Amino acid sequence: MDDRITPPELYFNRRQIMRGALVGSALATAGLYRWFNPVSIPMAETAKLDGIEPSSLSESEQRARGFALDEPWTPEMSVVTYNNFYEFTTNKERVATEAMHFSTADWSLEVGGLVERPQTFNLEQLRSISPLEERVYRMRCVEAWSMVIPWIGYPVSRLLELVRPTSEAKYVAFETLHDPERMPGQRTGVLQWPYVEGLRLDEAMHPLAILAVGLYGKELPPQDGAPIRLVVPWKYGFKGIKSIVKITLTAMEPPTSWNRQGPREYGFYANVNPSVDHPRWSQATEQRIGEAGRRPTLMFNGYEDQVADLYQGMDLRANF
Ligand SMILES: Nc1nc2c(c(=O)[nH]1)N[C@H]1C(S)=C(S)[C@@H](COP(=O)(O)O)O[C@H]1N2
Ligand SMILES: [Mo]
Repeated sequence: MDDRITPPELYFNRRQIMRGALVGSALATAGLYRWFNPVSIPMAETAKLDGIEPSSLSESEQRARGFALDEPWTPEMSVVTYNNFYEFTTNKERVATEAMHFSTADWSLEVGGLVERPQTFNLEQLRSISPLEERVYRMRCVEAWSMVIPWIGYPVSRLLELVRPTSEAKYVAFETLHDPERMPGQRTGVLQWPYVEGLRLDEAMHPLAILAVGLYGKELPPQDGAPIRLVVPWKYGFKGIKSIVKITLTAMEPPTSWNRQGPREYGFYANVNPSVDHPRWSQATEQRIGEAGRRPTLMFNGYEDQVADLYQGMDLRANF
């Protein structure tokens, strides 16, 4: 299993790091640095995001709620060069380059279904419907690697409150852009397109479930799901659908891409659970990108105190 996991650090070799340390400070801009350093990965530049509000909560309160973490952040270089985004390529180390020209300037996100006020949001509106906050979350991929990522975004609930779900709404369905011209991976049959995901409405309304528009204080780069993606830190990474164009409130559980792909391997709930193995590998431990050795995987990815109530009375062994 370990050979599926290639920490990106492996190809930033010592000599490059030394040269980077010497030259990096002299060449002020990242663009110049990348141009000068021929082995670096070509990728999109991202702008700093305005309007990020410092939390009004104390550091210990943020940790108690799961909004902040006392664990080292995964280096930004790893977060933006080691990605799963099958719309571009299944090669994790190549997504950043394949997606670098993906333009999100004229994005729109349609929110409808069982709501009182269906609405379509443009990118500027999406970034300003709520104050932006930083949330530092663990991310645990079902493939058994993990990261700690400082996201910028706001609770999904802020968007849903604007459209007012009706009393019949029980689930939230999410859909990624379907545009094979701009997303070359969609010309292959590796998944059924568009990528779709879903949550129960009460899961989507949980304060830990966010829509991210940035990371590390900057706009989300294309490879991480620009311009807006879902982050649900107590679930496996595949629930965090990228580049969302449509959100629909429904009465019935919506289909989800990985469940459709492998119904015996990936469930609708996909809550991180170290005691429920994937049929082809153990989920008991994980490779934290950038660290030596393995860490134990935590129940609900370490968010048990915050989310266990959502699953009272459910058989968690069935929620793989
Ligand atoms: N549309 C879409 N969303 C997606 C995926 C994908 O292939 N397509 N991959 C998922 C998987 S398996 C993971 S682990 C995370 C990876 O997010 P990251 O690349 O920002 O770390 O995105 C998820 N969201
Ligand atoms: Mo994943």
